[in-house]
Amino acid sequence: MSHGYFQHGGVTFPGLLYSPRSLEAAREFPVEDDDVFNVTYQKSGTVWMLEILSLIRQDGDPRWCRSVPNWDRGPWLETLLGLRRARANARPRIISSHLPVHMFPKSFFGSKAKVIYTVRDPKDVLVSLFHFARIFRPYRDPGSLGDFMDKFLQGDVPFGSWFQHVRGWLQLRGRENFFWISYEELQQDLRGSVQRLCSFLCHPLSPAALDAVVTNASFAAMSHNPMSNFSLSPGFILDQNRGPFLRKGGDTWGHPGDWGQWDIGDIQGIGDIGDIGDIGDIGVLGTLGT
Ligand code: PPS
Repeated sequence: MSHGYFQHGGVTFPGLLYSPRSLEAAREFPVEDDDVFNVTYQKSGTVWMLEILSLIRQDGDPRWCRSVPNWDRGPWLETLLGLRRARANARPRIISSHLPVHMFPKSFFGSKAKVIYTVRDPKDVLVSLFHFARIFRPYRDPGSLGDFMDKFLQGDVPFGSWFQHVRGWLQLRGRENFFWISYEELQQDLRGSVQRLCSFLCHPLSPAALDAVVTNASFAAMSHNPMSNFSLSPGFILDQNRGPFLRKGGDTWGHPGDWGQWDIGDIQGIGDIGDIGDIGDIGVLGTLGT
């Protein structure tokens, strides 16, 4: 089933989950100084980061992750249900969002709240989103990968252009309350990544607690945890007969080194390219279509 899309702030949203009202409420959301925002372009590791942040918050104890669905632990800022949940949650709150920076709560920018921004190789985002669009009912069927790729490159997908999202958020680099990390870094060195996150969050963990975070945030552990694998998601939202949410959890293209070669320097380059309309400009899709 496909549903109507609408535009807000120059970005496309599916009407089944979002509305101008929910997006305006998100923009006006009163941020608290101890809030921790888990921000991504979709399919970039949001629920993985949410699991890591949940486990850090609990000093590695997995009971919260095993008893409360992830969408309640780190509710979505851009839905009315998520906002309601965020308001009710105990502080310090974890709040998830796919919003581009220009649609983020205004009060964040004068606050000490922290944003963790996870970025993923766009080739893998594209493939993950393609599969997701086939099971996530609020999204239109993606059609063929080729057609969907054209839409993705044009930013004609929910939450808009990956390029504008990443470029917009990475402009916050250098701020004390902004931390960015890549999905690929999480894959390559989860323990070291968790340590860096703990340091940013001023939440030191013992070696044993660190090990517990790493173990319980693994793809295997999350896949088996109904509170983290979306198996509790209602069928009218997620058609899991067509595939699981936790689909593959890797580098779709089988080139785990790709991102490393396209390191922070190239991401900085995003800001210099100007109007990024062609993913080929940044040389990351060389293998696509083969
Ligand atoms: S969403 O719908 O935008 O919130 O999706 P998001 O959580 O951002 O991204 C989903 C992809 O992340 C993968 N994932 C993981 N990979 C490695 N390890 C762990 N623990 C993990 N948890 C989630 C998930 O499988 C999706 O990627 P693909 O490539 O589709 O498998």
